[in-house]
Amino acid sequence: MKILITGGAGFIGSNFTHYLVKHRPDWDVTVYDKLTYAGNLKNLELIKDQIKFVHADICDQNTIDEQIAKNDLVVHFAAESHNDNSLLSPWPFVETNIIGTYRILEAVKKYNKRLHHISTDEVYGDLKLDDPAKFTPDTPYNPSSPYSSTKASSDLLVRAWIRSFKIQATISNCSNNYGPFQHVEKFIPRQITEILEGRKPKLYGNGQNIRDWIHTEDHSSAVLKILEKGVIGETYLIGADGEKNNKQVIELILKLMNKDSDYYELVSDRPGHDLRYAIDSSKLREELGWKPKYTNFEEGLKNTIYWYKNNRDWWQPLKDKTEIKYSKIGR
Ligand code: NAD
Ligand code: TDX
Repeated sequence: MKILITGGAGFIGSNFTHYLVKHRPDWDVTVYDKLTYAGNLKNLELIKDQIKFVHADICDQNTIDEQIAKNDLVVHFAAESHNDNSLLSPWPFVETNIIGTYRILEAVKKYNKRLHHISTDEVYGDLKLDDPAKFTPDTPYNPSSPYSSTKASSDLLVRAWIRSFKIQATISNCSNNYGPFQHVEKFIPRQITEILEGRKPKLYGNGQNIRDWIHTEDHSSAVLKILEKGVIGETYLIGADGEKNNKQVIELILKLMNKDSDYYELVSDRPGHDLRYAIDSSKLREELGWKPKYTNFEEGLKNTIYWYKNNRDWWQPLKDKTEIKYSKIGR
């Protein structure tokens, strides 16, 4: 199997590439990545001799055509991924998430290749804090931010290309990932590295917003399961029943890093901040037989803290730039 992984130098894409090299050593793997501020070749250092790397933009039709033509299968992770950035500067989100996905769809159509499109639960908008409901594949789309609306747009393009042009594609919408190689702009790595820098974690608003956490290795195993067993044209929701509010997550990080439970700051809230995400992953579990391995969030978090403690060289160069950006918006 020859596989092209877009965005494979980012957080989830690089974790997936590691997972694939380990679990499907006979596959021919090419990572395609623009190396934006979020892409990092260090993420692939340990497996660099087992993969090929193409440094390019998914919006470049000629290059994406050439690479898709050479492969059997495309897994499309490349995106602008951070909500706070999308509020400050939405254009790169429109360009990469919408136009970039369009370019990939056109190439997949032209060369009749299999595509798996990676998306997010944020396309469904948010749930009330006390609502027992969870997102299902039938939940109507209702995105809130420039990030989530561009991801929703990309999903709708994929659905239209499946229906109108009969391309061989599947889609997955996953909940919040955590684990190694996650950029320090995101919630969990930001708080761990703030503590390692001798500063207090930063909680938006009142800290009651709920996210449904999944270890990134479980996201990888779900994607591989869909590549091998998924039904063409279908959408699968990926989640591991990991609902926690942000204050609970900070308190757990503080406990695991031997700090007092009130060692954090409340900062201004994110405009339009989604209240709660929750995934019903029963279709993936029942129809494809997937199950997560990291069912103990505290254990997964402990491993993640250990990784950041031992990989200061990886995150330190990103940290100052990220905090300068946050200080300008008072968060
Ligand atoms: P990330 O920001 O860490 O990585 C994105 C990668 O895409 C980077 O390597 C970057 O260089 C590359 N990229 C960006 N624009 C590109 C372009 N125009 N051409 C080629 N490469 C480009 O993101 P992530 O958190 O790893 O997310 C990966 C995917 O998973 C995204 O599609 C995101 O929407 C989705 N997702 C993320 C989460 C999460 O919790 N982080 C949850 C569900 C779904
Ligand atoms: O310093 C912080 N303090 C804080 O309270 C940061 C950075 C975040 N937060 C809050 C905002 C959210 O409620 O923590 C929660 C998680 O924030 P992010 O890590 O920015 O993630 P989120 O906005 O939920 O989106 C993430 O999950 C879905 C990914 O960034 C998306 O790419 C994915 O689609």
